[in-house]
Amino acid sequence: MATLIATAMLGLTAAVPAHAEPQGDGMEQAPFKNPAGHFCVNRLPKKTAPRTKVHLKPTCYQTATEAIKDATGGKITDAPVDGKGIGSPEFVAKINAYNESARRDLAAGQAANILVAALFQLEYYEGEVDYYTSPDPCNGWAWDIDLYGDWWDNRTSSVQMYNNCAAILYQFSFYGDTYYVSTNFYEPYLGDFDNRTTSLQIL
Ligand SMILES: [Ca+2]
Repeated sequence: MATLIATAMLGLTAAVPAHAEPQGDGMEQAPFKNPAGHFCVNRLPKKTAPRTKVHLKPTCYQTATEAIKDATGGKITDAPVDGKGIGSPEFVAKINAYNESARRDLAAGQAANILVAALFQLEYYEGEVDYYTSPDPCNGWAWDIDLYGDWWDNRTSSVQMYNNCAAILYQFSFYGDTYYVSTNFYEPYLGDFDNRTTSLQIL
């Protein structure tokens, strides 16, 4: 928290970026439900360089059941329709078990996607959800994911990272204030970074 406050104070003396954000930084704007669907799945590409920049178009669903089934290659089929409890330790344990099987498949040379991250619209892992899956383990090379102009721009209020992945949340498109999150570092509440994420680096 001290680091975040220091960064925020430094931000007061920095130049204001020339281009304004399409949505207010720090507060959500209507529409409060994602018109594309409540639960989205983003498929990250294989990493071919130390930093791979992407602006993805996710596949979105009305139910968490469909989204989790898609994100896990059909392995987890019992997620609650309304998504209640998908951020709970019990459900995260299911995700971790799925990821272990995906890692074994990858190690055996088979295609699989690891579920690496979830952005949540609301605190305590509730509301609309934006999932990210990866055909590679998190291995030090990074994806730079731009959300600028998307519905998810300035929406994130809590985050979960899985499978030893971490992320740096950025206030703007890879500049401005940052907020670090990692696996086993619960982020039910982003404090000063609430609704401020416009891009993220998953590493
Ligand atoms: Ca939010």
